[in-house]
Amino acid sequence: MKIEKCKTASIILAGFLVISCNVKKDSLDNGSSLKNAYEKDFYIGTALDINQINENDSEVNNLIATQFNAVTAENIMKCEVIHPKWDTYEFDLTDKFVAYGKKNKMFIVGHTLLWHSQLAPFVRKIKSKDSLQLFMTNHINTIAGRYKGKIDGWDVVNEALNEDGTYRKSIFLDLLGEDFLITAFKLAEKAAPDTELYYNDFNIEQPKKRAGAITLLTKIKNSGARIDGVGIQGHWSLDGPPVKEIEESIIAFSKLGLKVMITELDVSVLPNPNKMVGANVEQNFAEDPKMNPYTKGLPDSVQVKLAQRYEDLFKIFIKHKDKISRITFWGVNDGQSWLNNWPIRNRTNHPLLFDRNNKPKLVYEKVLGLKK
Ligand code: 9MR
Repeated sequence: MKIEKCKTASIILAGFLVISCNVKKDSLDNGSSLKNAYEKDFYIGTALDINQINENDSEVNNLIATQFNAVTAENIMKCEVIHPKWDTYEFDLTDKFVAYGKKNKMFIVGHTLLWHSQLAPFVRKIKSKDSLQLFMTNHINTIAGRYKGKIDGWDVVNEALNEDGTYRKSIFLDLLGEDFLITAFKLAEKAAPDTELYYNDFNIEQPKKRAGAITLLTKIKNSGARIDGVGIQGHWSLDGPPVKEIEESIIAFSKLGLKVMITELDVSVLPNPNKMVGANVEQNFAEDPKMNPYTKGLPDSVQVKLAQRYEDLFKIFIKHKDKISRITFWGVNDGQSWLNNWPIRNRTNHPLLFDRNNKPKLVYEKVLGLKK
């Protein structure tokens, strides 16, 4: 009898601990919403995967529609998907994505026109400057042109810089030289005149890369090409980068006369091999259970740390809301996050505000709480 009582007590206690770090079950039913709370400050966006664009799950669909007022395509507009062969474009999913955004009255972001990664194989085989120039012209004209007046902002060029602020080696740099960025912005401006145009990169809040980004952005502006904003991706962790660096970057980029956005926000809670930062998708490490400690859920102590980290970030975002136009999370819920597979495959990460069951976490309540 005693044992039974004791068991019951521990079950109740364990249950209480779990509930204490998740928001009340029905907290979303009372109409609480990130997009409404931050309506006067900036857009609150998310990145959609194929299932979400196809509206396969009504619970997720409802969460997206009630919490977010901006959407980015996580993968379907990358070259290898949207432009797999020289003369072939696959627009079905992007048409659906754009219709989804319109239906829900969301700010629609196209990601991305030019990126060295996820290129279709035929592009990698191009050997001459003229052919690559032609590819770039066709690619931007056809895609940006099709969604002219429908997509609100384009990540025109993605990740063109190295960590030390120099130009990243890529087929574009090799064959077209540094000015490929200026050409891309000019082409995008022509094809989609009323669309905002952005440069998007990770780690550009860090001083060296930030300096390189400032040089690059200034060069684009001085060339006469139109550029409206800069996306700091925001693939961060519990311990870094320091908010001070983020704040300094927001101020520095804004001084260039650009809108600042956090475009791919997530906060990894897992151990980090080699103290890696950022989002270089080519880097990967071997699987190891020691590097995957939260497969059964995130302990309360880490939920609290995650909440604190996001609170610190959002305090800075709110302080600089006059400079920031959008904060986009890189995914809707933890199950969707790319961080479950990078830089080590098959891990259980918990980097977003909603858990794998679409339930708001403690961090959700804290981020909302800043606006109460
Ligand atoms: O989240 C994306 C993941 O599903 C893809 O496998 C990966 C490669 O295409 O790209 C991820 O998104 C990246 C984004 O497009 C650019 N910045 C870094 C993001 C995380 O890798």
